[in-house]
Amino acid sequence: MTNNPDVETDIITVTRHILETQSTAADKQPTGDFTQLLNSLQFAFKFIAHNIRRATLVNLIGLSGTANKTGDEQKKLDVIGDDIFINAMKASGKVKVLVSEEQEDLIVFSGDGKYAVVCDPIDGSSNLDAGVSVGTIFGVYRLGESSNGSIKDVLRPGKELVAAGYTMYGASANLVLTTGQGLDGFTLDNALGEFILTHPNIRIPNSRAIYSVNEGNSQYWAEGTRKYFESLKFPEDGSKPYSARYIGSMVADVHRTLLYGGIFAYPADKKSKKGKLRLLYEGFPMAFVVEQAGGRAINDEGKRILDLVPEEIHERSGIWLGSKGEIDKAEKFLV
Ligand code: AHM
Ligand code: MG
Repeated sequence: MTNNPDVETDIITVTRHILETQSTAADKQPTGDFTQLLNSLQFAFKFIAHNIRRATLVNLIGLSGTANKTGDEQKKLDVIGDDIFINAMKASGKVKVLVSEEQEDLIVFSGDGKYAVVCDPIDGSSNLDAGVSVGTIFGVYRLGESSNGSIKDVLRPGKELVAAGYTMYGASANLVLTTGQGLDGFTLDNALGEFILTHPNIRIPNSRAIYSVNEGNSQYWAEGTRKYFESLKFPEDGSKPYSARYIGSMVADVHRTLLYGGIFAYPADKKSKKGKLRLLYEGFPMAFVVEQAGGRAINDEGKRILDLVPEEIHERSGIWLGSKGEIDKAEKFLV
């Protein structure tokens, strides 16, 4: 084998990476099933990325005129993203159960797929028309031994996920993926149509003076939450105050937090008693991702997010995640 100084000819695609590091959790005795599911996931990400890139040119911005089950107005791209995702998971032949933020009920496919997938097809869609980064969040469970596909396959603690991640659609499409053996980042090479390993073994810095929260909700915050953020802005020891960074797209805010460190929070408050974000397809995948990078994710009571068990598929939860040192600090104000 020669080493060409001009062109890297031995690149690692996400499929190659998974085949080489085959997670026993995701594919108990490697059968290729998980790799095939991953191919269908990648197809959905590429298709969604393609539509987001051309949205302004082909009139895909704006509202669709419909609302999802919780009354959120849907953007045209929310509906398209959801359709793309459902069709890709169905066509994979490997998925039995699918939960999407845009669908009131779970979907059970025919066939003998052995995975349950949970997803928010386009998270942060209120940012879409301004060209701000949005993303797809996903988690994968393995079906129970004797399951034929039911709600029980997804009303499980997040720690039972066998894979999770997100794809952020920004200047490029970035896939961040874990199968429980660390966290890796891949960047879509548009010409090749492949996600290439560009951020192997992502580790979140242990601390960083950056906080990310919607401060417009502060009048509804609990006392502990308010005091914690005050302490960052007015440090008692006279040290420099923290910087605020809030995009309003969970995927983009979490991505920055992973790479730079800091804390991201969407706490429960007096108005939204259980917070805003969804446990199953937003909280769990992001908590898994952050823990695999060496960080922490907890709820407003200081409980580990991945230990929680949802009672319904669209359940909400307060979420605090990020650098271990920053969550340790916040926890003291919460509990
Ligand atoms: P969505 O699933 O309807 O897009 O809502 C989730 C988004 C997250 O991406 C983001 O963290 C949060 O909502 C922002 O909410 P807010 O505008 O209340 O700050
Ligand atoms: Mg969402």
